[in-house]
Amino acid sequence: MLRVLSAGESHGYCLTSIIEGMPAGLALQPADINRDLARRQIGYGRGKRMEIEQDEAEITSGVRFGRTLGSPISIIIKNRDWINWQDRMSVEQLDGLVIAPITNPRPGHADLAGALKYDHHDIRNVLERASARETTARVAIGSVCRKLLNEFGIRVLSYVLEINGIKAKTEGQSLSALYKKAEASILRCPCPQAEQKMIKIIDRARADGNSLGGVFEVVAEGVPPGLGSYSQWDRRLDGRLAQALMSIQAIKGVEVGSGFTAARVPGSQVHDELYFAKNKGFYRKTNNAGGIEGGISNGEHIVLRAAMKPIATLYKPLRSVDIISKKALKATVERSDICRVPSAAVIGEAMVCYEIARSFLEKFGGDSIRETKRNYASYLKQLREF
Ligand code: EPS
Repeated sequence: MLRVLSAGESHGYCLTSIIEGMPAGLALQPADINRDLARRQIGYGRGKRMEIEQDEAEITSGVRFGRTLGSPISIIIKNRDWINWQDRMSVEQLDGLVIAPITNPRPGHADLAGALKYDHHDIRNVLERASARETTARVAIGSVCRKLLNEFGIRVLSYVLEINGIKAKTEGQSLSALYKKAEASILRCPCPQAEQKMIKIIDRARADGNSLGGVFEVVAEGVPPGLGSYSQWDRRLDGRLAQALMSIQAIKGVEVGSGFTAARVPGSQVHDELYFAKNKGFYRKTNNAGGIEGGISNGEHIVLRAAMKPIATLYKPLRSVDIISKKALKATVERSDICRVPSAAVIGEAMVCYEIARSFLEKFGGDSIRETKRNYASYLKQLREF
């Protein structure tokens, strides 16, 4: 069973990822992780923090001579900014040092709900962990899962579809073409015309002290039919992928395939008709289902979209209430980003990589890559003989 944990505060010493259940024998180098960490940092609309950080993974256990051991893999990513925060983020009692607590919660952030839940009277105790800095650790986890998926010809990619209502045109283009353009774009946007408009509204939002959200799409290609199950609610692959994406900071909605559009048109326009050809087996000419039927992957591309709300830190802050005096005042202004939809798309890839790797290993098992490959090959044979 694949399971993972992350730990770490935004301005603490480091972020830590732990991955258990990865088969032995998988080739893994820090560079495999660093590539995705760098992709996560890109994005027009990021704040000053990204000028400080240059995320680098250190694999601290579970790998020997470039191959996984089958034992827990741990990865740390140091926060370069920690050096500037040692006084405020010390784990030891700092005698005589007075740090003013943050007491004005930001609407839309975890600040108030977290303070009430954990009985914190300094909002920094909440925001340090609630911060999207934590997604660095998740991307590292996703990269390890991606390495596993690559061994089986599964590719997970993403692009930005919308920022603040400005939509990218994607019709009629292959997945590879969209991905190539997204990788070359500072907004992960595969449509240069939309990208230009998006850059302009991000500039305007920055000048206005505002923030912007958007929509991104994650696609998993090469997933075999049969991952997930209809047999129990919590084994449904669409439900699991939706949770994985929903768990990313600021995500407020997830669609699978045609998603909400499917609710607005009759069944004849929604369900993907079935065909069979000797050379490719069962297939469909459309993919409104987004590659999942009955909670099970059906062999088509898995297509997911997530909606991200605007960042909760506004440089022109909204109204709030002081948690100590209960007096009305403005929300705290903590250095932050204006728009981070491109970054969220890369984090979305990571979460999808994890969830697909988990369901893949549930189906095919294997303590070593050799064993997983053997099991997978025998399943492919079974499919061919079906
Ligand atoms: C974040 C606030 C900003 C972001 C941060 C998420 O950090 P800081 O307060 O240090 O400027 O840059 O994201 C990251 C550091 C990152 O690596 O993604 C927040 O409040 O969520």
